[in-house]
Formats: sequence, structure tokens, C-alpha cells
Amino acid sequence: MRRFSLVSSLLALAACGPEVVTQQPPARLVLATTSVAPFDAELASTASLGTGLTTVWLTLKDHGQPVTDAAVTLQPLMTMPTKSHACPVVGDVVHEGNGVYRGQLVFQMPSADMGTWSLSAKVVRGGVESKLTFDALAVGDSGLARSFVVGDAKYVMSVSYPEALKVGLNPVVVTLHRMQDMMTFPAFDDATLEMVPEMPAHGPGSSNNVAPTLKGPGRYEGVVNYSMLGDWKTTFTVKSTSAVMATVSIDTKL
Ligand SMILES: [Cu+2]
Repeated sequence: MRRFSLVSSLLALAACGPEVVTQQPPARLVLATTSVAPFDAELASTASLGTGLTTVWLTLKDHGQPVTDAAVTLQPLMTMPTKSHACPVVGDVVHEGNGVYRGQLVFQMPSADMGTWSLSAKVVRGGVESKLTFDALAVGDSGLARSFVVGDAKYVMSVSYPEALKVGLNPVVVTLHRMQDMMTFPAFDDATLEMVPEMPAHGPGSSNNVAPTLKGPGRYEGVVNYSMLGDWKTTFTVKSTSAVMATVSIDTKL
């Protein structure tokens, strides 16, 4: 038996109340559900899915009871007319407790007429392997993922802000993965990043920026100073052994 549903995120996003300063993590939005005996599974994210670094939560239940002892692996897949490909998965899936598993991945392209995304979770429990698949996921274009080619190798890069943006210092996360083949995207840990934020309308940028440095497999963390409201353009220069691999600019509005 298999159930499936997609919930529009727009209503949830529009339902924000007055701004309150809070340390609570952002609310999770249930995107889809599926069942493969003995599991009922729910897929959630902090918002509708978009290109770039995305955190997903998988809630696993077995006859209503949280499944706390499974090993979970994420297997994203985009099906296109003539080929299929995966996308980078960042780090391991972690059991947060109470049957909730958290993972991160980088969608490098939006779903469209030419291709649809699905996300499977390989669940291993007591030596038994199950595969739970969430089909036809809507992935919008956030402008936060880029691909570039160096020699004959293709790379996938993402830029994201783990906290709500504010005027001043903001944590920024960059991910880098090399496309080994259509299904394999190992972390690329050999990059050095330069980061320059500027306001194209005003000229000069800001000070006290900390260029992202490697903090985990394929994961670079830094601090960007968006020192006033308005439109920012942040340019990342990706280098490896001092050779420039790519220059990537991301537009951000505060
Ligand atoms: Cu594709």
C-alpha cells in the first residue's frame, strides 16, 4: 500500500505572525507522506523545496510507534527524458530522537517540464532494508545553487544562510561537491574561498567579513556582513591550489 500527498507551502509561508525574536528553529512543513510496510513516513523541510542546501526531516513510524533504531541514507533522483541523475547529499543522516531523522542535500536544478525530483530514503533496520520514495517533489529555483566546469570535471556549489537574514553579521554556508558521475557527488574539500559582498547601487561593500572555510565534508562556513538594507551581490571566488576554479555571484535582498 502506498499513500502520497503534496501540501502547498504557500499558505504556511503567508501565515507568518508578527516578528518575534526567538531561538526556536524554523517551523517544519510536511511536504509528502508515503508508506511501505511496516513504515509510515513523512517528509518535511523548513519551507517548500528549492535549489541549494536543503534540510529535510524524515519521520518514521511503525504501527504508530517512532522508529528510533534505523540507519537512513538519502537517495535523491532527478528523472529527465534521456537520463537520470542524483544530487549532492551533505553529511550523514542523523537521528534527532523520537523517530525523526535529519539530512541535508543540495538540489542543483529545479524541477520543471524536463525533469522531476524524487527523494528516496534507504532504511536499514534489524538487517532488513526498505526503500521509501517520495515522488514528484516540487523544487523551485532559489538562485542559490550553481554548477561550474573545471577541465572535464563538473562541480555543484550552493550558498545558504542558516539563520534568518538581518542587517549586520550573518552566518553563511557554502557547499562544494564534484560530480564524479551522474549518481555520485563526493564532497570537494580542497577549495579556498574568497567572499566579497557589495551593494551594486551604492558601490562599497562591508567590513568584518569572514570568508567561509572548511568545517565538514564539502561544507564551508563563514560570516557575511550585510551592513544595511537593500540589494546585495556577494561574489565568491573558488580557488584550488591558488588557481581560480570559478567566480560565483549570489544576489540577496535584505
Ligand atoms: Cu536534471
